[in-house]
Amino acid sequence: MIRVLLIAAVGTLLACGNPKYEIGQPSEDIRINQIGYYPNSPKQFVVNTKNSLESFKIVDFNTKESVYEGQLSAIKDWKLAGETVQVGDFSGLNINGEYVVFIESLGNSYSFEIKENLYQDAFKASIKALYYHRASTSLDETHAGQWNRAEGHPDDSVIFHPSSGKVGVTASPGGWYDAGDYGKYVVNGAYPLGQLLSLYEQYPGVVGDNSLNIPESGNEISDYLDELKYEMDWLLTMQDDDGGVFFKLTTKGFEGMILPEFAVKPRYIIGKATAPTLDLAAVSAKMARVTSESFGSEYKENLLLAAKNAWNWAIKNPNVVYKNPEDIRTGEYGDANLTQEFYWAAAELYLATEEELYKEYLLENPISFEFKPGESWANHMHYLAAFSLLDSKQDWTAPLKNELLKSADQLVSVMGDNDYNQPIQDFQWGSNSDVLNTAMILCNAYRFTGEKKYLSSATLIMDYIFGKNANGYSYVTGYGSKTPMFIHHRPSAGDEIDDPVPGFVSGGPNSRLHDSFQVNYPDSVAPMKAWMDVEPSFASNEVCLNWNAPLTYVLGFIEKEANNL
Ligand code: 9MR
Repeated sequence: MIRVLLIAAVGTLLACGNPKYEIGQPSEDIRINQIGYYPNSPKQFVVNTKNSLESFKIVDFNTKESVYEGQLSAIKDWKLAGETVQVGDFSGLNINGEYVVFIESLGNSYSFEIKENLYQDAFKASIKALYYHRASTSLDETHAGQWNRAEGHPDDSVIFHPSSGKVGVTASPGGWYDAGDYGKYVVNGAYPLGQLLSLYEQYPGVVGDNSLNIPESGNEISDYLDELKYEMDWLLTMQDDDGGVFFKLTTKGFEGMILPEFAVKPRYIIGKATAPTLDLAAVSAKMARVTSESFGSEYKENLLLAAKNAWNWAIKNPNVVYKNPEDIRTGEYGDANLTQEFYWAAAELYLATEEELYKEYLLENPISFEFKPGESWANHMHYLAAFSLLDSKQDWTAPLKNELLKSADQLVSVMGDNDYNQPIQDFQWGSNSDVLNTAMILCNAYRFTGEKKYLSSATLIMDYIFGKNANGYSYVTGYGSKTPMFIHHRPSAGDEIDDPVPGFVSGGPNSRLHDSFQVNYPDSVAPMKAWMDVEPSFASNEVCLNWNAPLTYVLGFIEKEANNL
């Protein structure tokens, strides 16, 4: 065996001419990023093992020869996963190719690639997933392939529920379905739309025209912005004449696991509250600012008017917290602390209008950026505000950088303390989005400092999403070797196609087991393992707009910055 001299911190690059390895059925105990690694990214995997194993090899999938060998870490007790594990590191291998990890007593892992533009396909798929979620339209075969379907939910005559304060019917067509259900919720439409717009704001042109194969492709506007407009236009229909915004458009209870065309129960406009009003204010102002060159001045003025009217309503009605009326059983998006929503709306209105009153609001209401354990989407809107304010590079926004870094440093430190580089320690409903939201914070910490540790931490987080985790699944439908097949998703459940709609991240482990009355979790399941790829698992295996949006953001961001790793 001839060795070349390039020695990495924990392994050795080998020259060719080695013995051939047999590549067989992958071992479920070797957990890798099933998509792969960028040439310069840190490259780690985890082995689930009770006995201490010593060395590993990286074997070229095509030549079957070993190209790298290294030592595994000491055995570690990773309680949240209920496992003892060893970690392997082959960051020293940066030659493009397709490989497997090979360990004498276990055999090989799933195959993975090392290459540039690693996440490009998954990134685009995560956006295309939004197209598949369009309400009030059919999806034709040209754009939707095997997931083509008939139109559902025209929403041209929805009933005002008494909680809306109105009577009669109205039209509120379009927009994206929220999740596995067919509801349309303003809070969870506006917030992910804001996350998605952040990517375009930071990288204008990140997705061009003719790149997603959607009906608008070819109109000389970015397909990404066309897709986002589909949601924005629906959100605008949810604003009342007085500026206040209705909470949601849903049936009274959830429908069966059927295709949109068969889900025909009456739909209602329900509630009016401060959170959706502020979220609409924020995202309308942001859409006006970020897309003004694409959709023209009239659209921009409409958006700004909607945003200002919404803000004025919220100032007069600062604490109308939404609760489901007695006869309504669809989602509540519970959030009683509206500080972050006010901050986000004021920030976006200031950046879009430069009117002093919004700046004064921000200066008079500073906000804490401490990242608390168990933090979830409901407390995250102020991060979007900080990203945009810092981008504006005005002197008075500078202290926000230290605030942001406070969160980022907390996350890097938590990740370094455990074996999966896992940034969260509490696995609750939609935990994968909590994970992805931390990556979004780290991406922005990198953006505003240029410090590599933040960018490489974000890539380590993506390893978790794509397979280096306690369940050994890539959690994104259609992307990876072992992916969720039975998501809690009505269109995927109701069609005749084996593969679920691609590009969606599954909610992820949820230690609260809210669905254990219909899902058989193993006894005393570890928090990080509380996930099952079964259709009834609405608490662990659903998909949702605000879970996919940070997936899109982080994949898009890393694709743009990977050369700096
Ligand atoms: O993401 C929401 C999660 O934070 C809540 O704990 C959970 C229960 O209220 O609801 C989740 O949101 C669901 C929404 O209410 C309805 N559509 C599906 C969403 C994802 O499960």
